[in-house]
Amino acid sequence: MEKKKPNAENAVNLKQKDLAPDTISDQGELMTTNQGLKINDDTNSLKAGERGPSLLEDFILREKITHFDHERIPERIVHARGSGAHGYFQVYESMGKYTKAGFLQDPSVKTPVFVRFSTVAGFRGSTDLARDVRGFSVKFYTQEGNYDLVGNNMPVFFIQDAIKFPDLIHAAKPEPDNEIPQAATAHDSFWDFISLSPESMHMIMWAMSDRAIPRSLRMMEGFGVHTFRFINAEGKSSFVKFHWKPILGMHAVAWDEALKISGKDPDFHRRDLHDAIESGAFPEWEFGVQIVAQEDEHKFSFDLLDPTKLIPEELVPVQRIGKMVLDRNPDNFFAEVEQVAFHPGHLVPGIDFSNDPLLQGRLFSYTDTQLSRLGSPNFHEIPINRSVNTVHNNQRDGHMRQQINVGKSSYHPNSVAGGSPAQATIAEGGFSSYEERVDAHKVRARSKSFMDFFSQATLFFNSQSEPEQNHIADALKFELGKVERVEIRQRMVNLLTLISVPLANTVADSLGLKAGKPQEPVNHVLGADANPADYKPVKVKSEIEKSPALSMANAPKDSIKTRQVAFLAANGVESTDFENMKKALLAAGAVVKVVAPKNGTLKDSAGKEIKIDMSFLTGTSVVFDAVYVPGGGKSIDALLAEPDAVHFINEAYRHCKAIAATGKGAELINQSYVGAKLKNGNADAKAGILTEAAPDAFIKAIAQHRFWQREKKDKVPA
Ligand code: HDE
Repeated sequence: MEKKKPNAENAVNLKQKDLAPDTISDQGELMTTNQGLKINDDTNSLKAGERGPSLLEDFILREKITHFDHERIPERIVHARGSGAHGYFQVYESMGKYTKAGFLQDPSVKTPVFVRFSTVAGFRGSTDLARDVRGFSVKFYTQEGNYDLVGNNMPVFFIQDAIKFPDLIHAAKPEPDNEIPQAATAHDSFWDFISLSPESMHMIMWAMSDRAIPRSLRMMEGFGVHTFRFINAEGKSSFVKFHWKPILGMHAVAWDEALKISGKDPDFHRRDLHDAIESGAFPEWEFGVQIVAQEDEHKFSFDLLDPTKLIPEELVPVQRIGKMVLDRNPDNFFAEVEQVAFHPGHLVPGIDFSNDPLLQGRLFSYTDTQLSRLGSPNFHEIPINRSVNTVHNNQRDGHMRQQINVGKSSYHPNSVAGGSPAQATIAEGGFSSYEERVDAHKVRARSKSFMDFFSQATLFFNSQSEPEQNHIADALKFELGKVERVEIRQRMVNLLTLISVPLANTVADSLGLKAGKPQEPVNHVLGADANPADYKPVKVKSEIEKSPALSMANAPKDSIKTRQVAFLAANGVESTDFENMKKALLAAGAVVKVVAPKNGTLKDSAGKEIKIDMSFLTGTSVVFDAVYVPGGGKSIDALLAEPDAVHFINEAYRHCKAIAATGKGAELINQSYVGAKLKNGNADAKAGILTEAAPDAFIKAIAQHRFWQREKKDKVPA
């Protein structure tokens, strides 16, 4: 393929153009076998007589069943459950000062991307709302080859060295004897491993926080986690951490809500991503970088190579350097989302690795795993994995080879092909690794600079708002409450004392244990012959006491775009209220759904027919962000006679959502549990309840996302 000069128009279409020849529609076509033979009867197999045995010669039956038998491939060992989308990335201005990466130079270039979000522990069919880390993988189809940024929605990781990854994952996955539990870390083996691995404490704070139960994949941050390098055209290196900042802000659901969504709509996140893109509300993230000069490598209280540490944004601000927009759903889930193969080692010139020992191990694992998952070293030829620039090298053959290489030479150097393909000079875009001086003994060891396991865990916990801290405590109580072995629970409580004594106390109390004073952790990072004194955990003083950037409570709350609002209604719903509120919410970008006692249509007070989106049987409060009850005497009487309508309000209250009513709609609220709160509750208990709601006030309330101050203060019957 001839190399095209990128410009905004052709670059955005380049991957789509590349996929087009492999994309097929069966619309209006006749059915064929895989050999192209037209099929006359796809309904009956070939038999010896109508009631006789099937015949071996029925190649049509055999082909169909054989293909079916082989439809499944091994699911990913981690991150099996995922959802994907196409889009593009555009840099705001040239980053040439720091990196020569082509896709970070020209603001007019739209680089195509494919993104896959995932949960880590669950199987492919597991619920989206599991408490878990979310994968955030981006494949940039650049003019210089594919660049994969294979990150997570949390900026740190559980372990410091890749050699512990199989242990971590074995401990987290369902237990091997009975394969219980699914998509959950609330079990003995996970917490056994964690309680013996104090290096995981910072990540545990993140995993127990609301970051682990996002409201939407579109409303979470992404992180490259490791420190990488940027290399500019002069060969100068800087360290860099990568960030994705969601334009819609960061939001989470409540844990009780997550548990209920897992039953009511286990595809909640996948559906949300798909529906947003289909409706034209394209998810967007700004791409951020934290850049640290090469000479500042040792300037921090932590080691830049330690993946259990982040660089607080207050120390090194995140520069927002570009934007990613996801604007197209995949055509075929298997061909694209399942077969996409990411690898942190898919690099372009201008970006390079650091010596983070977790990253170094990943560089081996990702190609290796594709070999068993996709079955062939030719997985790069699968359309979704193909780079937009043509591949030229001397690799040949193997299972399912697609490319037809011409000529006699498949080696280098050669003369029979005039030396082609030739090596590229650096000026021609040839990749050359950063020339780092390494002068060391070969050792199997952990750096002493990695031994501070608690400072950033404490920094994270102390930076959270009060409701966020409560949620972390509740998550630990839940998770450890599911642990059966008391010694594991106690070890965890002991570790928590080193993060926050009040946190340890409240968790211990719920478990029927005592926290006591901070204690030395049981530390398992050392080898059998190592000297424990060399591995003693240390607590280094962080540069800052609090990092506001770590709290979701401080994220912008200025938009209700794509928020789902339930309108509870029945026949006779007040027409003007209904229409006015709907118009205002739609204008602000929200999605309105009518939930009624039964499916079909209803008639409003003006006799107009309104389509019902869901009945109370399928339309549950947990899949909405807010609820509105328009007036209309007949409608309210019907809703009052419907226990699920009252429950809807109670549950929305429990999950701290905005609740609004107009006219007689207030009666439904007053007769629910919320009525008593409105009468006798304090300001916190009433927050976000609008019984005579002006559309503007309701919009403002929905933008707040949740009124967490209502939580805990009430024992809501929902
Ligand atoms: Fe992965 N990881 N990982 N990981 N990871 C995989 O690769 C691995 C780690 C991440 O949507 C696997 O293709 C090792 C950190 C994401 O297809 C496998 C180690 C981070 C995805 C693998 C780590 C990640 C994976 C399984 C420790 C955040 C999903 C299937 C050294 C920066 C990619 C596959 C997708 C997937 C190995 C740690 C993110 C087995 C050995 C840290 C988002 O290769």
